[in-house]
Amino acid sequence: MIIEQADVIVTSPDRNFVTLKVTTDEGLTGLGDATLNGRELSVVSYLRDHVVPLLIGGDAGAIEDTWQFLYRSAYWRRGPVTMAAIAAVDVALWDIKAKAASMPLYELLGGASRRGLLAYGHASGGTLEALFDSIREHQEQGFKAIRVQSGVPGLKSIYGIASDATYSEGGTQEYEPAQRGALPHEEDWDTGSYLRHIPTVFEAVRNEFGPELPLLHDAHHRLSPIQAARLGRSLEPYDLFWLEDVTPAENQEALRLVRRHTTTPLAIGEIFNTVWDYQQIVREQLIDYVRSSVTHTGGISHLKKVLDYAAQYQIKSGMHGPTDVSPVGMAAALHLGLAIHNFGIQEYMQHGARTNEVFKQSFTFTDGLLHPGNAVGLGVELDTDEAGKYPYERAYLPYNRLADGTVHDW
Ligand code: EZ4
Ligand code: CO
Repeated sequence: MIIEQADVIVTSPDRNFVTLKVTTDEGLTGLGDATLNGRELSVVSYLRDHVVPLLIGGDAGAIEDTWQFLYRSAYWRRGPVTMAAIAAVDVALWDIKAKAASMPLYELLGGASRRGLLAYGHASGGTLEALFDSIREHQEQGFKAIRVQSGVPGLKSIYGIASDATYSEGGTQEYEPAQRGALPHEEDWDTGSYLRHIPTVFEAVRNEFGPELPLLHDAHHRLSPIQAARLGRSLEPYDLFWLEDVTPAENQEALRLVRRHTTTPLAIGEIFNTVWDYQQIVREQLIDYVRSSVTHTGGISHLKKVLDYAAQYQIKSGMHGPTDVSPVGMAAALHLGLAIHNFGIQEYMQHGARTNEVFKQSFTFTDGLLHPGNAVGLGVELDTDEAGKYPYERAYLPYNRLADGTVHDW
């Protein structure tokens, strides 16, 4: 089967999404997600200007060869823009191959290893009362594992806290860090206040909800190694499922220090994009969960290799699943997660109603478990008429400044 056409579709129903649609001479189509939050148009250009011309006329079935060609022939390797673009091509070709085989994609990846995928949702609150309400809402929706993010006294706005105004009709608490507008939004940060406050939040949550509910927390790259060690240790009594992104982790050996001081499980990697970002922290068993998404880590072909490497060290998947991973990227994650043995947990933030009109999906969320569904291929179709109603809108992620004006990791 020959690739006849490849279109890059940008749509902004509830937020910006970049989708690659590959069409073959036999009329089969495949979709791939290339959304890079806040830098979307750079991936559009990478695909339209540099990748699409290389695809036309190529063998749609040669997934691994196409991956290696795009990675090696560019000469310039790695990086989020490159790897998101390659991911979109890879996933679109897997979608086509599964459609050609009349199978749901997970069957081509080895078949189902479980009935469904344990998902965690995002509870948050500026106050304990609001946080408890949010946890209850998530339990009512069926979530069996919950990420807890809390306001910190003295800080005005902080990562992960949904404002009351964003409660949707279904009761879902939506949180969208990227805001539309000409300039990024500034948030404030104080590591000392955070480190003093967070253990009190988890103590209160455990007292209210009991010992069994799996709880997660995201430190969002803000701590130094010794601060991360202190946080991990202070949260040990509350038995977290994981503590995420304690340090920026570009310096992989920094995790050695954290690991020496705490048994709280660690999850890292949502901003990583190749296996090389994991080389040391996997080999030295410095983490417990791989946070990479299919969308930002070179697609199914590459993330599968990362997870197979991690499996040798009993490290499991915890694929990134924010709203900036499109329904196409989410479907790819679900097929991969269902097939691999070392699945751990899947992050799940529900998309908005307009997004679900643009992307028709077959995946389900039942009794706390996600399933990609049994439609052929990825099980997602893009309604181009609906997509066309929502042109790109500039949007940026926020950034942090300390009280004295210093820029801090966000
Ligand atoms: O801030 O996806 O665990 N989830 C996260 C996300 C990220 C956004 C950035 O694009 O950290 O909310
Ligand atoms: Co995160």
